[in-house]
Amino acid sequence: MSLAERILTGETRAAARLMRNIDDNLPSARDELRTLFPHTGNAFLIGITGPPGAGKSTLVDQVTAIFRARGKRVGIVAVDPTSPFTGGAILGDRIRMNRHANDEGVFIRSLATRGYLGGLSRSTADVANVMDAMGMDVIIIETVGVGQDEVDIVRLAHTTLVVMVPGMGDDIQAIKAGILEIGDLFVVNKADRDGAERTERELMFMLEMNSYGEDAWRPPVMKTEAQRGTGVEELVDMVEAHHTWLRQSGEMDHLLRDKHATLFQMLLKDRLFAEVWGPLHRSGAFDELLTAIIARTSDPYSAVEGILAQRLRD
Ligand SMILES: Nc1nc2c(ncn2[C@@H]2O[C@H](COP(=O)(O)OP(=O)(O)O)[C@@H](O)[C@H]2O)c(=O)[nH]1
Ligand SMILES: [Mg+2]
Repeated sequence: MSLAERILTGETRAAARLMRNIDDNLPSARDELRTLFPHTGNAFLIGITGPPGAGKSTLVDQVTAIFRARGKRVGIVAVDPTSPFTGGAILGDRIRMNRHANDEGVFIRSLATRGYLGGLSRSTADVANVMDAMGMDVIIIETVGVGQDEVDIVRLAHTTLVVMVPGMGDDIQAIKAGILEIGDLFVVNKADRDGAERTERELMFMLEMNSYGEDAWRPPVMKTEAQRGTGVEELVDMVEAHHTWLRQSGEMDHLLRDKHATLFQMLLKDRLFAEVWGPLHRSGAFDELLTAIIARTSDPYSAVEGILAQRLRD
């Protein structure tokens, strides 16, 4: 039986294997993903982003416990581009989510960057697809909110939570409009700390400056204490409310078209690049080309044009 077939019969070991193959970029992983794809599209994807140390993993752990209590199976993808291989953050996440380790209804996977050439969001999407095909009802994607990569990752989700902490006052002003735009829900975590109300007010103020249509979703700001679980039940209710709104407003259709267009473009870019780059690099032709470009006997513009023209003739 293929890995995909074994995954569809519920074998978690096969899922873990395929995820490693995805990490290693094995061509066979593509065939498995193709087999799995018709069985995806049922999971509800939640993105959680925010600065390191904001309490995202702690929150994911608590949110997971609540979804489990509500009878949902939960997949977790922890993406941490700052920690290569067995980086501290991911190790920490394992510990924080440890209580779910023996729960068959929870599947946790960490992804760190290992020279993904812009393919981190695609790998995340692939892993999420495997979890979706496994029958996970909810998939939570945790990512550090720092760069474009993370914004791309978050675009894979149906509902995005942006986690902040008190005392970020000036930082909030500095936060790019981007992060305000991607949040469907804002969470002020560590509400046990001084300044939580102030951060909440400032966030609300900034959000009010946006103009919303009549039936638009207005991102709420919620306070949590992830460590003690305070406010998490309400948070999950709000996440579910957003999901309901997506379906009832028709916004889900737009979101799915957007998301699949993005995914398709990512896949196409990756594949086209790999097709050209692999042989160019392996054959040593790229080294020669570089030397020529630096010596100004060639230029990158005509080199790219030449490579493309040659590929089209082949
Ligand atoms: N005081 C306080 N600390 C918290 C709270 N939630 C999480 N933490 C702590 O903040 C630290 C970072 O948490 P973590 O979940 O790893 O943050 P992440 O980097 O955003 O995933 C840990 O030591 C947590 O125990 C909270 O509500 N209050
Ligand atoms: Mg974390």
